[in-house]
Amino acid sequence: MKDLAQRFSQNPLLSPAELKPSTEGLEITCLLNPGVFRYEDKTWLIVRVAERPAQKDGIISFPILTPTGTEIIEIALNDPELNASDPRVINYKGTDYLTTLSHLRLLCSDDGIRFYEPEGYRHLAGEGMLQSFGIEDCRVTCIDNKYYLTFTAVSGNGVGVAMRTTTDWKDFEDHGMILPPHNKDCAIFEETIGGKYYALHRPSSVDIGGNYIWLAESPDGIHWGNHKCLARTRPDSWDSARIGAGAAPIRTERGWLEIYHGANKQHQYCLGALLLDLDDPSKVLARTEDPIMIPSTPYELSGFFGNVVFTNGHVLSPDGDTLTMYYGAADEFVCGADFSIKEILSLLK
Ligand code: MAN
Repeated sequence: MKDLAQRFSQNPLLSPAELKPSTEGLEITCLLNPGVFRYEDKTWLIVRVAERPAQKDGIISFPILTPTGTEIIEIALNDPELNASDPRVINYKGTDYLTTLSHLRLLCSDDGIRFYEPEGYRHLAGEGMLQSFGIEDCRVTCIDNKYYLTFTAVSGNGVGVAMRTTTDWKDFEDHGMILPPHNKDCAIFEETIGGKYYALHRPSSVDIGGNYIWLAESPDGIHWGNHKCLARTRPDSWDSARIGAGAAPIRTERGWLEIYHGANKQHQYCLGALLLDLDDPSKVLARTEDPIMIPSTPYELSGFFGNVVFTNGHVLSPDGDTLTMYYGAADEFVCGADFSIKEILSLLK
């Protein structure tokens, strides 16, 4: 097994304490899983910012969005009807809640390493009853100068994919939920193929099937159909429990290269790669046997949820080979790493 990531020596690039909470009374618990794009000669991250109140002894408390504002729910940790065994999601009286509330925040950089919050750009927060537990893990795709933001919308109704579009990062058009629960990890291709838009997504089937990567097509980039299952989890492998797309696939001579995440039953999240046919992306040409990146540094092994590397954003450098990937480490920090596309392709036989 070879880890191909050249991690930035400056990692972690962003930690929770470096940004200001969105709301009085909340703390930033995690900064993670940024979408990435180039705009006005800068590299931009749209970072998932997960917040909750400072935790008091014996009580778990977390925010949710309601029509009248942010509400804090408090539950005694010894309440027999509480199951808080997962740091990310709890169950209380038969209902699931997230332990943090996420919004999306824009940061930019001239060098791709030092990121700051520019003035004049607002936070993107959950809106409406399908986003009352927040919005997460945004992928950004640019087609004809229009940016398509696909992100996870969470509420008591389930976890689905919502979309907003923009041309200037100031005004956004809301397209609502484009893929209903349970679905996440949606990445739109940055080119149309044969006049159609394509997207990868990850529905979850509760009974037969599992957490697999699917392909969908669309006449307009908004309405999706003709879904096809592209890749499944592999038993006894590093990607045995769930897999999901990273950012938009990268066009290479040999096919569309997709970096994806895979988790095993122990919730270790690694990255691997898929190669899809250029003309017909429903054809999987190859898949890496082993991960190309494995959590291994202290900031990847321990944090809010340790043993995790998760990506949904990258930029390709002008040399055509260096892929600068931004990723969430241990569900708490934003980090960067370079990959050589040639090197990844050499594993896709
Ligand atoms: C999983 C994890 C969490 C996330 C929820 C909802 O539990 O990925 O980080 O908040 O799903 O998307």
